[in-house]
Amino acid sequence: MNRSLLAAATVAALVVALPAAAQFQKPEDAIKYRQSALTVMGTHFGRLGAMVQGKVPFDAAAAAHNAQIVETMSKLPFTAFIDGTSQSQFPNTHAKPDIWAERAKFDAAATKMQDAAAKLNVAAKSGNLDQIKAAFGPTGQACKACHDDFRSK
Ligand code: ASC
Repeated sequence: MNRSLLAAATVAALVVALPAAAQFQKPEDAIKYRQSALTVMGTHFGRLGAMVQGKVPFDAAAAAHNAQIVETMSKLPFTAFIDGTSQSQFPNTHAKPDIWAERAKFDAAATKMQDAAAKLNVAAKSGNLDQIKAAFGPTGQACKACHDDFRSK
């Protein structure tokens, strides 16, 4: 292996090994990342909600697509709640300092939402609207519970 290849391989290995916080160059990048993931999640959850509430006709394939995206997105935001990125440091985020003061509680709320989203995805794959309705409510409640405690208005 020549020198530059070795250097590139070393950098690549380091990047993989770095903790989550160091995956973001700047705090603003972490904020943008988590807001983006949550926006995409909310968009697709909302589309599913429109079907659950009968505002748009039920389309099993669209429901499955939306639920898949919700589950995938649910896994992404939480590595981006890195230190120094609360609303007391950055006014454009709704992330309350309580996230960092009560990290275990925040993590548990995140896990609860991820579990609910995974069940919603299983339900959506069934193609059965009643199963989707049953899994939709708990997922929305898990979103809301975390917002009530950790997101400023
Ligand atoms: C959504 C969305 C949220 C949640 C929450 C559920 O569609 O964008 O933040 O549902 O309102 O209570």
